[in-house]
Amino acid sequence: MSKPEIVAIAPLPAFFAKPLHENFTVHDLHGAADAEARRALIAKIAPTTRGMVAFGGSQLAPDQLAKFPHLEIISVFGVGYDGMPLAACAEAKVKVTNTPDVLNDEVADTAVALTLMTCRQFVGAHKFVEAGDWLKGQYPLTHSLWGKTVGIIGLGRIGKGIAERLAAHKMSVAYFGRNKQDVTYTYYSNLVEMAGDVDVLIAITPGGAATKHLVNAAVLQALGPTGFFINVARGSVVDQDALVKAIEAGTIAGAGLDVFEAEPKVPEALFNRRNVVLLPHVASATHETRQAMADLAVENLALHFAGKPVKTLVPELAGKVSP
Ligand code: NAP
Ligand code: 8YV
Repeated sequence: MSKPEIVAIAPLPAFFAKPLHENFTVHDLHGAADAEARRALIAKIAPTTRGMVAFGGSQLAPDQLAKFPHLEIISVFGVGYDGMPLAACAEAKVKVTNTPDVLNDEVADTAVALTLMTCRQFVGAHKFVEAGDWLKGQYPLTHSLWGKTVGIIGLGRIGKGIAERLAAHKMSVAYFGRNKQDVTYTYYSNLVEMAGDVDVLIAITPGGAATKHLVNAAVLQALGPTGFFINVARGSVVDQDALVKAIEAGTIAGAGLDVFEAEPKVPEALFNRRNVVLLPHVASATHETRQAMADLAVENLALHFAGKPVKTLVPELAGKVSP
């Protein structure tokens, strides 16, 4: 029997490509040389392509989805799927799956590391040693986490992992979301109010229209000149121009950022500042976690093509497409 055909719209790392090629016929749309080559490849593969592989940060517009009229499933290699056209997928009965839970610990560890690196200026201190500046004097004092309050924007699977870890660092924990949860942490239904009460503000919500620029100039103003902002969610969650202005003006004390509005482009105004730490969207990027994500992404495709329910259909499509 011939293998089901799938199309990849993101670059596939070897450990993900291998099981995909073993189980499916994989068309590499991401690797197409130019727009003309993309058009030609789509024309060739669209009549027979039934599956798609995307990354958490991939963007697929409804008109791009429509180019694949026989598509049945999009398997996202990531927990976030804000770039997927869910309404169009529901309409076309295309399943979308993601990789929840398997990356919680990694992303929570990264958020804590980024918080420590930012508040304690460990990157600046490292550069200080390499520049030979220690021979001339001491590195300036930085800021503690213990005894301070963290406000988590999005106390979900990963947010809870961050909360547990930062509580162990002797921080008080508050959170903002649309719903108050059955937890002991302090709930805020108003983000500006929470930003005004905390020392560190961490974003870990989904991206997309509902959270676009949730962290705006007013939130940063409320966080204030002793407050730090950490983003491990999506670049779209913060108004990046307002953030750059806040850093330049000292409206906030510093920022630790794993995600940006136009990745991989990062505003140069944020470069070479002791109070800013920049990471290239690596919160889940370890061999162990990316393997677990790949395994789940492949499992969802295999289950679907075996005629079985997928393991992790995104909740917005429950009841709208067959599981
Ligand atoms: P989750 O379990 O679904 O948690 C999401 C949280 O965000 C929930 O607490 C939810 O609470 C809150 N939320 C959702 N929509 C909101 C809105 N419009 N306004 C305010 N709060 C909102 O998701 P997760 O697995 O923790 O992942 C969260 C996100 O982290 C992903 O979607 C992805 O964007 C990002 N992420 C980034 C990386 C990275 O590499 N940097 C890695 C993994 C994940 P309420 O429902 O009560 O509002
Ligand atoms: C990955 C992510 O970096 O899970 C997500 O939502 O953003 C990350 O874990 C991404 O999916 C792979 O590029």
